[in-house]
Amino acid sequence: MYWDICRGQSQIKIYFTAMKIRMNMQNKMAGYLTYQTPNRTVRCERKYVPPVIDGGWFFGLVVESVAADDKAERFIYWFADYREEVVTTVSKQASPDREQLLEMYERMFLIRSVEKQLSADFHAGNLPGAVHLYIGQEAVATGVCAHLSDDDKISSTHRGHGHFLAKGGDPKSMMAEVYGKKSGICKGMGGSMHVADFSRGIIGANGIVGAGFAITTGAGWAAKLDGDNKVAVCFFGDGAANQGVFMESLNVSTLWNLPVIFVCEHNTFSEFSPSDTVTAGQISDRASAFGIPVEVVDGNDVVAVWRATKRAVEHARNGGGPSYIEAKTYRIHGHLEAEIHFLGGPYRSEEEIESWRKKCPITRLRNDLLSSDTASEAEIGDIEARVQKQLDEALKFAREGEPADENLVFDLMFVGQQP
Ligand SMILES: Cc1ncc(C[n+]2csc(CCOP(=O)(O)OP(=O)(O)O)c2C)c(N)n1
Ligand SMILES: [Mg+2]
Repeated sequence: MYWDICRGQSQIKIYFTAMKIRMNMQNKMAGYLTYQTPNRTVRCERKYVPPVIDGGWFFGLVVESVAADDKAERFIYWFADYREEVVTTVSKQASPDREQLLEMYERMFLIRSVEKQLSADFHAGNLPGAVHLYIGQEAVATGVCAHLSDDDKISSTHRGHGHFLAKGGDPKSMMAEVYGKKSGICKGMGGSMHVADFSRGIIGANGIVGAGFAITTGAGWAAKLDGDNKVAVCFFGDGAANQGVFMESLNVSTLWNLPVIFVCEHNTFSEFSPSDTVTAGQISDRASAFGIPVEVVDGNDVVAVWRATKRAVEHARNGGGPSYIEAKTYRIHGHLEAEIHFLGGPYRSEEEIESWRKKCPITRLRNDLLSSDTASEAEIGDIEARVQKQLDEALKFAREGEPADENLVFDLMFVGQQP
């Protein structure tokens, strides 16, 4: 059971994984408890509201959604049983310090800047191959990777630039790779969908949806054998969760108590299909079934992602085994940049995209840093200027590099198969 206090401490989100109930607590609701089920709404007496006090506030409860249980009494008594634990957990909530916040801002701004450039270059006809952009989802990779060292492993997806850069991958060699240059991180032989850097623990982006599950489980098994307290993080999309290997990987990771963290980036689409047309039920319930810690967080709030990951990483490093984090987010660009050239028409509304643009994770952190006096406009400006310089250098490096040597396919991929 986890509690997550949002900034300003006016709201608490609670995830009772054991009961499969997701709730929201707001101080405005003090005095009664509302318990909603698909069929009815129950209001309870104030005496049932738990005395969770933070900064002098009394919090009430609103149940947002209920997966299974329709028994208000059971819920109330169960909750009362956990009263002490709740109060303790709330007061222990960790927060990133100023340096960590600024570092995360810089990382997100770098990912966004690099990808805006890639988008422009793709549409100008300067990029070979497909690019799937991460714009809008930057808080997920950034909040997760803030807790990892080079020795921890991450696997990525077809949408991998953000993961690569968040884990400390070099923007120059990543851009050169996307441009298909010899100086690229994979000698220009992999391209956008295969960026990898083993020296940084980036064990690969992957064009095979769901391939990262088993690869990361293997990395978790290796970490356990090595006994060095390292963790392996598997980033995957909501669509990938429908691959059978997700279940197999959860099973083996749980059974063998592996230090694996499954991070589902639920961006509400699988290619051009809305998730609810291809995915049944809640993906988090699939992980809950294994009895491992499960958290569902706002994936556009880098601090919420940071906190959930902190708990999961500590759990794994302390020998607790796997965890699951689901980050609710949205991709602002298309599934891939080329889609406008082959799709018959739009598959999502402009209003929907616009509503998510307003939830931009980078603007959100920027505003929070300023309004809380954590950083000044000038400091943020310095960070942005530093990123721009890095981008200019990376772009020059990528554009001026020599094209990849096609003969390398016989050294790197089809070894011994030269015709
Ligand atoms: C095994 C496999 N099946 C199908 C595809 C085609 N495909 C590419 S991306 C994608 C959707 C993935 O959706 P999701 O996992 O939610 O990731 P997102 O694109 O939303 O980041 C599909 C079906 C593929 N690349 N690999
Ligand atoms: Mg998706």
